[in-house]
Amino acid sequence: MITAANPILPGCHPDPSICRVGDEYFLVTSTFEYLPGLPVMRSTDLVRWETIGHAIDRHGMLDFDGIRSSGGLYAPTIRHDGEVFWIVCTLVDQADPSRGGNFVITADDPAGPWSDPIRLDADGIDPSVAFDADGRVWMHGTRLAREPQWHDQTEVWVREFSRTERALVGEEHVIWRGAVQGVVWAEGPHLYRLDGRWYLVAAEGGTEFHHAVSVARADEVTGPYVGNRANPVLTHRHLGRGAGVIGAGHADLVQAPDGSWHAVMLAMRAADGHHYPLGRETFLCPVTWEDGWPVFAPGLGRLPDEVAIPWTDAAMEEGTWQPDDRRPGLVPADDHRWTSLRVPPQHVARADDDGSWMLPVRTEVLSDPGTVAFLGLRQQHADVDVTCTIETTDLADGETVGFVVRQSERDHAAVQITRTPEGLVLEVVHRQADSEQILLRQDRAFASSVALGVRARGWSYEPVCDGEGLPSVDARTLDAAATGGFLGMWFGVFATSNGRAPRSHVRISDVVYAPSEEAVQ
Ligand code: 6LW
Repeated sequence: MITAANPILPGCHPDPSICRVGDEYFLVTSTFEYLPGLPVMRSTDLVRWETIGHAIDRHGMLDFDGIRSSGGLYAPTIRHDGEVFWIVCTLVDQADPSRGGNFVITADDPAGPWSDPIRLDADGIDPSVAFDADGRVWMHGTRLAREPQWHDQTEVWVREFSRTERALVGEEHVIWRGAVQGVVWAEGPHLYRLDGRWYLVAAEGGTEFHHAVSVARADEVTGPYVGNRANPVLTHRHLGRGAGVIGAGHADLVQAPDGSWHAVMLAMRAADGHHYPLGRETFLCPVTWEDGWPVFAPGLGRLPDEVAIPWTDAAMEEGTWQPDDRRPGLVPADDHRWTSLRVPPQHVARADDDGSWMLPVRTEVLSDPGTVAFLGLRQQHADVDVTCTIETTDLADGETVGFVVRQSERDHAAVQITRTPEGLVLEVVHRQADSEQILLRQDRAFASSVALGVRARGWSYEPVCDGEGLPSVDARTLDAAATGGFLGMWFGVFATSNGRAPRSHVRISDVVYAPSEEAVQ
């Protein structure tokens, strides 16, 4: 037996959903405006995960153009109906809610390819799907309540999905508005058919500090649902800001082949009880059943810091459970961690055989909600050094290349180099809520290439240029607690002609993501 540290998926991996087929588990998380979207991860022990594909990986499957940060792909659900895999999810465009909406995709192989999306005629977010004993399909999700007395509250709906018509059919049923009086936002619902009953697991309290998990059950899928008297069955809100881990909620249940149960859910590691640059991460929680109800973290009542894994392969050595993502080192261009904004990386850059990227400069700047020449990686460790080598020789006059710590279009910090008629200029720029502060501006002579990156240490992001530390930026000005939104931080390279016609491209090589020793569990 070994123990593994929570979170099982560090960095921005919110709204986890899980299913098991045979002895394999499959898990998906939200990816918002980053593509490829919805990583599909596989595990045989719930702790070591490998990314086997992405559900939204083809340019044009969905239209992300103009979608701002914290819009895009929200809370997916993954299930297997005995024959094929299903993912239901929502594309959110906050500026134009008529665009996007709930959709379903299917695949024989969870690694892909996934089908083109079919739109569901249901508003709201957080769709999920459950299968009846007779093969009927029940979609459910959450949306703003329609009746005026529930103003500003959400409600969970259930409606049948016809496999032949590939559409929602029949009557809609509103089954749940949350367990705890005065607490808002019932969301992230999942229905399970178990021992002749239907169970509902839903989040409430909002995805921040007051987040919680509640459970209800019914004899029929359409209700009436009766809440567990122990609701909320898991929350960290009563632990206060000193709990270290806050915002636990949005759970999905899974049963192991041996009959034991677990849940995955999101929570945030917030050292000061407020800020969490790594975003909402995926945690594992043991579950038992008592008197027909699931008990989350039995005997403990909070997410465990460590999870015992009695079922792991005896031959596995201590310390080898970490998923690949935790290993420090080179991140070649074909690494599955690379993401771009609103288009897949291959749409803005070319991965070369030597592991480097060729990134054509684009007109768009980082604050544009369009297709930006950007290649990024999640921040998965509080203490990590990230660097890359950028060739600047081809950079044309007025063009900028840089390394950015990104929360959104509005909030980011970059170390960047711009070519001017007089030569190259090095800058550190901190953009906060659309106002820009220049922390450093210097004329510099560089060799043909330059190493740019960041030294992240807790709250400190220190930009680095050719090994030299530059004025740092406080993570507490950039994380979602400071800026709003749903995301953890991303590190990336970008290249822009600052609105003019782009003329060049830059080569990016030797990208190294190196968690500091203490950060590697
Ligand atoms: C998600 C909702 C939420 O759709 O945040 O955890 C939204 N709560 O359920 C985006 O991740």
